[in-house]
Amino acid sequence: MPSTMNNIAKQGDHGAAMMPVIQGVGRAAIEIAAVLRGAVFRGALGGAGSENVQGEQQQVLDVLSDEIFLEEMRSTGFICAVGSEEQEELLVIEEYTSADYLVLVDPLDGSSNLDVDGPVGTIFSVVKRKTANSERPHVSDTLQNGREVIAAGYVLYGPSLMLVCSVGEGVHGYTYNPNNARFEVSHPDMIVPETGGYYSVNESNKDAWADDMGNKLDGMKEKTGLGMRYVGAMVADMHRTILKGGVFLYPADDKNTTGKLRLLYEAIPMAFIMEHAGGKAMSSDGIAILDLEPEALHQRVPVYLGSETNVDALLG
Ligand code: P6P
Repeated sequence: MPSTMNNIAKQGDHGAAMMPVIQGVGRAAIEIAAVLRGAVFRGALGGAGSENVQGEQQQVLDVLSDEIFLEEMRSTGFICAVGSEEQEELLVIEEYTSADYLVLVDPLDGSSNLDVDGPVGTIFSVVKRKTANSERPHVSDTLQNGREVIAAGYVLYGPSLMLVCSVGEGVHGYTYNPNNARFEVSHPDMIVPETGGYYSVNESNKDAWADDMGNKLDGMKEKTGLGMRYVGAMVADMHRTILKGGVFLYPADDKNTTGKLRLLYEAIPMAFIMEHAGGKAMSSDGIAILDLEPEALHQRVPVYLGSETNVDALLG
């Protein structure tokens, strides 16, 4: 009998509380996947004619995925607020302002891949509120370092529909089985290979990188002989790195002087997964992503994630 996501209830200190939340993520994933599959027939590809707080053109599907995800988090009854890439402010769930947990989410990561039918993803993490349950949830509840995260993961909308997550006791991959209309365990106990795999970076930015990262990358390539793969959607590039090994990086550059990727809903959840898969997740030499103290909901940071051998070969 294949294991389902019900086995999350037995994992770590928070499995029982996190199972309904992650099942809610699974329901949102199934709904979002269905919308993606039929988007071309509904004229839902392309821009929404609006910008998000990052000043990026929102895709129609960014907005729709955000709405679907929020609704599924609301329906769990465990979430008091959601911090989303697509929303400037913290979204308080009015029916459950006394609930214990908050979710940080990038509802549709890599959405620029959509009109070329490339892979995209959803990235999430869960933290316990710091404010009293009698108070109204506050953005300060989201500004916790990554060591406070109690669950995190991602959904990969690819040839199959996968949900990879951890509640602090291993990293486990679930694949949606359409025959049974549910997610079933397909990749138990995911561990990043120590050597091999690929380096994954948008190398066209190399001349603009900060911290002499161009020369450091050349040194790592010479030392490891790794090939290169780059999809342009963090979820897809990270999933391959965890399964095959290597290193994914997005350094700071002349345009993104503090990095491009968002700390709270891209870097921290992926760092939580990478560390629980036995890998390393750094924001600069000697500074782990999970040790950074967030200062703002949409803060950006440089990221270097992969096997210890390859991250060390890069950052020294
Ligand atoms: P670039 C997608 O827009 C994203 O936020 C990540 O998913 C991805 O890793 C990165 O940006 C890609 O950025 O500059 O290479 O297109």
